[in-house]
Amino acid sequence: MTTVTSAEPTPVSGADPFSAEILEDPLPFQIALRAAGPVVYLERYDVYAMGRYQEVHAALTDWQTFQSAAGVGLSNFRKEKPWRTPSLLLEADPPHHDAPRAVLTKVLGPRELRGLAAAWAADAESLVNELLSAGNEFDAVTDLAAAFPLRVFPDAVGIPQEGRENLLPYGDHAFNTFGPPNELVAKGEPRIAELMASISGMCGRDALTPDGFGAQIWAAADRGDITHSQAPLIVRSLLTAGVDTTVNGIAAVLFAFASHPEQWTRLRSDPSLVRIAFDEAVRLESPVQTFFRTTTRDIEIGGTLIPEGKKILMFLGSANRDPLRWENPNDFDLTRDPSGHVGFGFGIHQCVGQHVARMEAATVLGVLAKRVESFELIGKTRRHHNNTLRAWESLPVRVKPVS
Ligand code: 8QM
Repeated sequence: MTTVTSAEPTPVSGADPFSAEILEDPLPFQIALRAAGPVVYLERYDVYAMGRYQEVHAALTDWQTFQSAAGVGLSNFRKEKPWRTPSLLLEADPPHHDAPRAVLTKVLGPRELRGLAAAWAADAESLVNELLSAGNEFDAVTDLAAAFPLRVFPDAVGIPQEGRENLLPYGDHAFNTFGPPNELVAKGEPRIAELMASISGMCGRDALTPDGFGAQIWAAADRGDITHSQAPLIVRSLLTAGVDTTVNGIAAVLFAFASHPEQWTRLRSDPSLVRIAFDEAVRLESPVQTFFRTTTRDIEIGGTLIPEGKKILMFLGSANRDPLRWENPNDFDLTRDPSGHVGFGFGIHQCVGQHVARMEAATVLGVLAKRVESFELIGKTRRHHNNTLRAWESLPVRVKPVS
């Protein structure tokens, strides 16, 4: 037992971080969360929240105390039945987590990806050609940020054509389910069975092309690195984690450049900045805003005793704008070193697909930098509300092509 005498009572917030108002613009809530203290009790959900970089980073690193195996959503897997078979990676900890993790680390590693670079560049060029020949105005979300990952990622995994239209709706629902059972979750419920069946049907060996990430996962099962019953669930992880995230990551960097034209000029003069640009946008926008952890023991943080078995909301988006960690945190600045951001998480669960995400974004930005002199937002930008994702519905832009 830990005995704690708190000098200050734990700050309490009555706010709902999953309300439409805060999902529309989470920044004022994040400022209040960081100002209130290192740990805040969210009365409405009977959970704790962390919004400062230092504590979020430390908790993500300490998986022994802040486990994932009880679920990384609000609902506790040890008390409530999950809506789908839990992920073997996201919703697991060592030792179970490690074999699936090692397989994906290799399949999605920089070495393996190198072979895809040329084909992806050609795909990005043809997509940008199509957009520019159709006129200089388009929607940067649907026509580019969603179109590009959907052009390259399902092929890279090796799933069939049929059912690809279900990837985004399935992902949107999956990311909603990490939050409370609010109207965003209710909206997805009528289609769960159909979407789940469609996605699960893509994960079997027979559904997959012989050379993609999916087939490589099955080959790892043949080698005995994982079991054959684990293979389809690991393929499913790619389909859950790999689509909505990259779509909104690419949307984030396009939005950042559209609203910071001087940074676009800088990128065009030094295209090697594409990777910094993407990570800086992931820091600023944090497409994955939040995840929960569950305490495995009583733990004291900043004078607050969090009992064993409590859920803690890790506010990645807030940590990534913490002024105690970042100078001018709200600026999109290509001269900054964004490394250390927690937009891909941190520690043993840090995004295993981050090289894929970076390569997708770098490919799109590289082609745009050659073909587009400037671009600007025209008309109304619209957010898409999701319990976990900071997402976009629409970003209408006008581009000035390089003549
Ligand atoms: C989030 O199903 C999964 O394995 C999975 C789902 C969602 C994520 C990660 C893994 C972080 C992007």
